[in-house]
Order: sequence, then C-alpha cells, then structure tokens
Amino acid sequence: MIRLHHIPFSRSFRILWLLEEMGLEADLKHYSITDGSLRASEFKAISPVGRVPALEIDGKTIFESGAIVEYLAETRPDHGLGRLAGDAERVPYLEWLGFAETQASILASLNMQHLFMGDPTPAAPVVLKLEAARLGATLKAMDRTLGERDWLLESGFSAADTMMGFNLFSAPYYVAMDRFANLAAYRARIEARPAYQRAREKDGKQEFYKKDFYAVPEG
Ligand SMILES: N[C@@H](CCC(=O)N[C@@H](CS)C(=O)NCC(=O)O)C(=O)O
Repeated sequence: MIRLHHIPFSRSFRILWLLEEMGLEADLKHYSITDGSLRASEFKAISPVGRVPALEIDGKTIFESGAIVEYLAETRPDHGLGRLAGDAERVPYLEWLGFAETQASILASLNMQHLFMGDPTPAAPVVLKLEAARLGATLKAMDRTLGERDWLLESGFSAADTMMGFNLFSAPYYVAMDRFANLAAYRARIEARPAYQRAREKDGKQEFYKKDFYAVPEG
C-alpha cells in the first residue's frame, strides 16, 4: 500500500503527479492548512514539522518532496525519470530539484503574507514587492532555459519537472506571466501529459486562493 499525505494544490501535488507518471496507485490522506490537522501528534510522528507531502511506501515513511522524488526515481529506475549517479545530466538534475525549493520558499512566503496572516500582523508592502521581484527572477531564469528545450533537462522529461507541479501553478497568483512565453508553452506541455491530467483529477479543490491575482498593496 502506498499512502500520500496530501493537500490539494500544494507541494504534495508533485508526488501525486510523479506517482501517476510511474503508474503507482496511492491512497490519499487529505489535510487542510487551516484546520489544525497538520498539527495533530499522529501527523507530527510522520512529518516532524507537520508539512505535506509525506509518503508511506515500501515500509518507510518519507517527508520532504525532494527526498521523495529522488527515492521514487532511484528505486523505480525503469521509468527513466531520475538521472542517477554517473548520468551525464546528474548535476543539472540535482540543481533543478534544489531550484524548485528555492522558488517554492518564495511562494510559501508570499502565501503566508497574502493569505494566512491576519490583521494584527499586516504584511509590509516593501517585503511583498521584494518577494514578488525575487519570484519573477526565478521565473525569468526558467523561461530562458525553456527557450532552448522542451523540459528542464536536455535529455527530456524527468522527475525534476514534476517538482514544478506546485511552483508553476502558484506563481501566476503573484507575478504577471505574460512576459514568459516559454513558460506558458512549458505549462501547456505539462497540462497535455495524461499522467498530469489524472493527478489533477485526484488532487481535490484548492482552498487558499480566493482571487485570481494578488498585487502588491500600495504603501
Ligand atoms: N521543503 C518541504 C516543504 C513542505 C511544505 O512546507 N509544505 C507546505 C504545503 S506546500 C505545508 O505543509 N505547509 C504547512 C505549514 O507550513 O504549516 C517539501 O518540499 O516537502
């Protein structure tokens, strides 16, 4: 039995999508970011700071999406989605796995300030502006790469692309994407993948974003 601890539209979608790419069926255990379920002691025993994703598989429980992606790619090499030690693209593969979390940490900060902080702790416009600009810089770097190839790696689709299954879908809430034509084409290629489509059908309804775009407030 494989069980994915999951919140719709969050980083756990990366794993849901990768499992679909590998044809692995998982039981989904749903949480909400606001109802306290991530703070329950049973979940903290699985994920020490109460974050998703966590994956139960092969008699192990694994937290951290990058570690889960790498574990799945290494233990299921027949799918060819990892770039294992010795592969010519091992270094860019690892770079993109890490890059995804650099980018996601900016998104998490924007989510926290725009969506989850209440009135007693208003977000500083200058910080929001800086974070949106830093996010834009990461998107520009990706857009440049994707002008040269269809997927993050020259050799083709890999598990590194599934790490973007959170980032690329959250970023448009904070950064106008119309200046990133290559990213738009990349997103369309992602959305055309049957495994991605199956994962979205299983994902569930996102509960964070109430507007289409969160502009930097005046101040
Ligand atoms: N680096 C971790 C980050 C996990 C993470 O922060 N997940 C978010 C959802 S995208 C979460 O569970 N947040 C709950 C919280 O911050 O309380 C990973 O990639 O798995």
